[in-house]
Amino acid sequence: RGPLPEGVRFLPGHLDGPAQEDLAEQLRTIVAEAPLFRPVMPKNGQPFSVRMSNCGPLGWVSDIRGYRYQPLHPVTGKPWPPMPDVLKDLWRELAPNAPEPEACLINFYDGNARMGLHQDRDEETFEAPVLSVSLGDSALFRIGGLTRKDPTRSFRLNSGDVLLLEGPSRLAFHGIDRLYPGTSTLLKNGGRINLTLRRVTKPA
Ligand code: MD5
Ligand code: FE
Repeated sequence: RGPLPEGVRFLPGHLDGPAQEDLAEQLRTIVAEAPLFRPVMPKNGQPFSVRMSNCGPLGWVSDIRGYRYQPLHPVTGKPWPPMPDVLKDLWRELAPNAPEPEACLINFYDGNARMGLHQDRDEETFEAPVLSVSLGDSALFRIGGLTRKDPTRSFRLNSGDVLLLEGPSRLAFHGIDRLYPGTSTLLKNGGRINLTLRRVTKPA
């Protein structure tokens, strides 16, 4: 149904089964150290249906005061765990000219979780791409253009799929409309994990 927006690189099944298992295992250790928390929307305090954590030097959080990146977990007050080498390697492979990633947001979706259409614009720089890795149950992803009114396209993200958003697509509106529960056995209790790697600060 038409081409993907310019700058979207969709790499279905980029991570093979063993690589997905390895990453899922490392994420278990990470969320044991940095537990999933449920962010709330700025101003109205509405809870997200997605739970989140982070790894890497900076993590994205949202609370009543706003959206921001910070070096400490909002509940434990501890630094975020380091980013797994396999993720840094993937970034270097797919974005060889970008500065090192500083944040890896870990989104956890249960069967009813969704993410409304939004732009990612909390970073100081939009020059580097955003790299997304999907694990576990499939989800219906929607991506549009640079304004909320632009037409959108939808496609499924399956476990092991990688998405690189660079250039014009870096600021495209996007969201997750629904999950397809029971479509993967990777995560013991079901659900979906999406990882997004980002550069947050301007490189020196
Ligand atoms: C997810 N995550 O699957 C979604 C989509 C987020 C977020 O949107 O901000 O954590 S991952 C694909 C993605 C990420 C960033 C930008 C764009 C798509 N995009 O501009 O299309 O949990
Ligand atoms: Fe996003």
